[in-house]
Amino acid sequence: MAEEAILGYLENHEEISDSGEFAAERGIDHAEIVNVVKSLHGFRFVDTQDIKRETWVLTEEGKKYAAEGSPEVQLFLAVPAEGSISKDELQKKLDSGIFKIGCTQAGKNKWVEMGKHISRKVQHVEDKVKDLLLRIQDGKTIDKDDINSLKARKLIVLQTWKGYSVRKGPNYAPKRKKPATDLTRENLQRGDWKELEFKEYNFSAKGPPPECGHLHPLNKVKDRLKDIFRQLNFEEMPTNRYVESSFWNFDALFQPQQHPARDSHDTFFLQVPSTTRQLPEDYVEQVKEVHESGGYGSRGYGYEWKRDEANKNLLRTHTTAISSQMLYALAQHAKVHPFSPKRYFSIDRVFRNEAVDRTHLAEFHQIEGLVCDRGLTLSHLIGILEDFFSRLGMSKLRFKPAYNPYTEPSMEIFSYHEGFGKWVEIGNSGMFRPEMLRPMGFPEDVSVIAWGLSLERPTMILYGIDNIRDLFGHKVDLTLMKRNPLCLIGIR
Ligand code: FB9
Repeated sequence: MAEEAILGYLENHEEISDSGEFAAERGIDHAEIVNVVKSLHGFRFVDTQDIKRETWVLTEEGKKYAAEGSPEVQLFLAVPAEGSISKDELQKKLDSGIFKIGCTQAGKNKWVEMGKHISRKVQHVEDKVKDLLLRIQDGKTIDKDDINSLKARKLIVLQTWKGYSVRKGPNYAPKRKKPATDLTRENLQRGDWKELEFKEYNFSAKGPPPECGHLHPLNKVKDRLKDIFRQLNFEEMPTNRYVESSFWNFDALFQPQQHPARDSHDTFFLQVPSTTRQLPEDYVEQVKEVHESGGYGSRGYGYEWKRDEANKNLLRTHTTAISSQMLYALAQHAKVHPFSPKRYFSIDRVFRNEAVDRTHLAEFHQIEGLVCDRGLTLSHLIGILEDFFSRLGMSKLRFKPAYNPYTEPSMEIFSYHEGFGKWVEIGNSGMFRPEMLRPMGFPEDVSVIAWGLSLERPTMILYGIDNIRDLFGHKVDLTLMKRNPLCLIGIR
């Protein structure tokens, strides 16, 4: 209807000077006129000129006072002409918003004596505010100062009205034939395809976004890291089991049974199945021995080691629980076959009973790498760390001595982050203790260097995610999941 009105009018008129008046005169909603004008302009049926008009309109509060009177007048009228009224009594007579503003404004206008008791200071007042608001409502103009005072009281706002003046365009026609977007069987049967005008192909039109799966940013970074480990000839360790025995998660790593990490404040122990069924007995004996009285140059911890403690099942607190089993298997293998060096990595979930905050959940993904070979030293560890992290785009590293129950020496790893302009802790590392390796059966000259970091931290930094809850868990931000860029680490 709007289109016929516009094209019809231009058939015998030079111009539609004001789309607003044009719409009003024909009782057509101006928004519909604007849509049609835009579309006709798109196909150059018409040419347009923007028209902008700014008018003051009343806010909801302004409309209220225009209808009921300004708060200061409502307050004034509530004060008895003679004598006074207590503030509390007056407050009860008026709505709290009206009372508050009324006091301010009537006070300012010196209409009333404010105090515990309120009395009039003038006989009669004009409700200038209400009159001004009504004038604006009727589209009349008022002077600048009044505009500013009403604006300051947020009783009016400037509204911009946008319209067009419209003229015939190069493709003008009294009636727009909808260009055909398809050549159908019916067109061919009816033979009307000859008259049809076909819509241009818009080869840059974006198709509907394909409804497809989206890789979680954590999985994108994980895949990049797996590529880097494989480039460095590391094999992935099987981590598809979250439940471990305390033995492989702690004891095999020479972590003493009274270590604080081993109580339920830090670790999720299982009720069912509460204990592990099966452990390699002879090796368990070795571990008991080294905890209680040491060996291999160590004096051990000198406490009474309890099998029950080692049997307790838990949700693994680190993927190092898998490393211990892989290394034990390697040592057993080396008892019957020549020792072959190994490079292993793991990237999977670990669970810690920690307070949840912006960067910590009760679970995260640990990334771990280890190299088992003869004669490895701290320099080999530093070397592999520099190689590994340089492939993550982190070249400037610093190492800070640290402590882990299962590595000595141990080092925290720091990298200078240009974006943050500061050194960021990017992981932990160390050389597994002989008290861990020798009971497994490794010869003295075999050593193992290892390091670990989280998957969440790099992912949060690379994807600019401030709160880990947006990245992982039930509060995850799905739009973020659907619209996040490729992970370019190790590529660029
Ligand atoms: O990931 C960590 N930081 C990090 C890593 C990468 C990164 O990349 C950015 C793109 C630039 C940014 C930051 N951290 C380890 C350091 C801190 O975040 C730390 O506060 C939190 N750590 C977790 C443990 O929290 C209790 C991160 C997690 C962590 C710590 C240590 C290990 C694994 C994960 C380990 C180990 C280890 C040591 C020796 C032998 C074997 C394993």
